[in-house]
Amino acid sequence: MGIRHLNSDAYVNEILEILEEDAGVIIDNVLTKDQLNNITQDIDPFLGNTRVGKDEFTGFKTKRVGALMARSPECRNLALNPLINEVSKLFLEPHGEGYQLHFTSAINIGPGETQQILHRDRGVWGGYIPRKIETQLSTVWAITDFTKENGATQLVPGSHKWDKNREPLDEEIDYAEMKAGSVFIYTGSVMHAGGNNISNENRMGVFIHYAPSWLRQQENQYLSCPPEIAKTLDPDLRSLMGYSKGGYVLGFFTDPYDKEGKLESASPEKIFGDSADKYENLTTPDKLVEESS
Ligand SMILES: O=C(O)CCC(=O)C(=O)O
Ligand SMILES: [Fe+2]
Repeated sequence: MGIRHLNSDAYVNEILEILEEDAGVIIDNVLTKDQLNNITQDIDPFLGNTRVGKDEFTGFKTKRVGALMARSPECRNLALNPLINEVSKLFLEPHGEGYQLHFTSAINIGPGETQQILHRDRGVWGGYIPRKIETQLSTVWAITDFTKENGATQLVPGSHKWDKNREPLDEEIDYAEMKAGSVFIYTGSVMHAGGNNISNENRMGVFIHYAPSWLRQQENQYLSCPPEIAKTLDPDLRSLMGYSKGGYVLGFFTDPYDKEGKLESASPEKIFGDSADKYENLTTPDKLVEESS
């Protein structure tokens, strides 16, 4: 059947229904030409000097540029895209209170690249988390067209429901073919891979992934976008990156230089002078105990 496509005015529920069935869907034509040009301009200076990958997984002809929240103003808008955030919230919040930015990377697959091994991104957490807990909502923003020839991401629709050891038949593998400016959404539980590139052009995608707030992020956001850069950004983006708490006592910090007790066990927003700590108070004293599993 192929990966299903929706228009950019798609309803969140339609997206979630397809994710439940296939674990992958494409939203066509979301970005403007100006946005695409901005992203290319933001990323090009870093792409030039970036080395290709060093193994079969990262690809010997593939370049990856990370720290996109620090480096690319336009990618910040992608991370904050309202439709994607609504989908992330509804998809991930049954599996934890709150979600966060998990990973940012511009992945440029060069001509001659071979196919990446099919995998489930949830493998980054080492297989400890039961499949019934969804741990990732992934987006791939097409900066160039994605074609079967130039390495469009491969997807095995429905494989989020398969036994771990089941391998797909060739005809069960689909391609996220889409025009530049479209976004492919897939989940952390579905089999997928970067495609092989038999064309003579690059395939460029911006990957922005989200995960529940209680999990360790794949890309360390505090080092990739340190406070001196984060302080210049939108507070909502900072909060999404993890400069916020994920629960009453989850993710607080203490300023090691503070001798006045002002930033003791504080929420990260406080270093930027923000006051928004939605976990400031326990709703009821018993709640912490009640919520432990
Ligand atoms: O480049 C792609 O299309 C997929 C990359 C990927 O899935 C990964 O590196 O985890
Ligand atoms: Fe992947």
